[in-house]
Amino acid sequence: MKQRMKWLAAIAVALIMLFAAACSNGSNSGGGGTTQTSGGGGGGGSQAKDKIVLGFAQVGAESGWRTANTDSIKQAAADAGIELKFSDAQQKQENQIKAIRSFIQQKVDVIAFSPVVESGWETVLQEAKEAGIPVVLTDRAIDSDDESLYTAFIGSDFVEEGRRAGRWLLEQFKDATEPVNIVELQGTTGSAPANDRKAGFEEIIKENPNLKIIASQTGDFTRAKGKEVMQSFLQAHPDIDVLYAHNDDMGLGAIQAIEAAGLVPGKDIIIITVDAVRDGMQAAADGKINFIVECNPLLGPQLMDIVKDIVAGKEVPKRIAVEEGTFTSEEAKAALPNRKY
Ligand code: GYE
Repeated sequence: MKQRMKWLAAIAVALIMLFAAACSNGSNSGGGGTTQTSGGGGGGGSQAKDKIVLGFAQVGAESGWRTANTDSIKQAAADAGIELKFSDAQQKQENQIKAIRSFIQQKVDVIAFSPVVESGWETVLQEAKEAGIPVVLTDRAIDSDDESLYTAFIGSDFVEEGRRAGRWLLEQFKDATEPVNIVELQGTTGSAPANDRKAGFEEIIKENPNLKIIASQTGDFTRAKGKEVMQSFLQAHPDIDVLYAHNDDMGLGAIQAIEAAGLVPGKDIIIITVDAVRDGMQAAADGKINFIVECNPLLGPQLMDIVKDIVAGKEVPKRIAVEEGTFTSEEAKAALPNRKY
């Protein structure tokens, strides 16, 4: 009799385990999310729950900077043992909003994103707040006055980057007695880096009335658009002295247009860019870009540290700055062999 009871108990336990496994599989595929359990082992339910889940809504894949930034975030999440749900918005705000809403639905532990433009985030961030999910802004800021909509912002000072570009140019042309004609390739319209890099640059160059921006247009941070817009600048203005591009990729596209027009980049037209990614640094080392302002894309490790602290209930700083410098052609040549991105 006792034997039989034992057997029955064992069969019941086995059935319960089978049922539980079937249920958890069902919820994985039915949840509409990406892979949930990374360890995979049955019975490791509590282990899977302990893993922090981070939803990250990336801007897109528009530039070398962005690729380095995405790689850094993916690598740092893997290193930190954080489960990453990654979404690429293809430079569209509506896609980022959709991704954030889906992260809220999936009840991730923390949401991080790099806002493609500065405005229009209140509604969706309010939804995250009401769901009790902390939000970290990375790379780009938003222009809302309500600081309670996000927990922290990790990123560069784009106004200062613009100032650095301006200071170098001011110094180069300090003895100029004639007008210096500048064309500007702006980043994505309405984005924090485009607004701030423009503002910082203008603030400095206005000290010398000879320095004039004669044309300024968006190249959307891409090589293709940078080339296209530079072509039209060259057609409309035969007397361009300087190009200020808000990132390396647009500068690199513009270099193709300048060469196709029979001019020598870096000589006939002085070129300043921002980012200092590998291709930009190479062009600087080759003398085609005269000055690069650095913008560091390797934000992944800092982001993962913040995410862990937030989940652990620790107090985190609201603003986390990134250290960066600048490069002339000579400095780019020296730095290139050890460049990580
Ligand atoms: O400079 C540009 C990218 O937001 C700092 O976005 C980033 C900018 C970067 O596409 O290359």
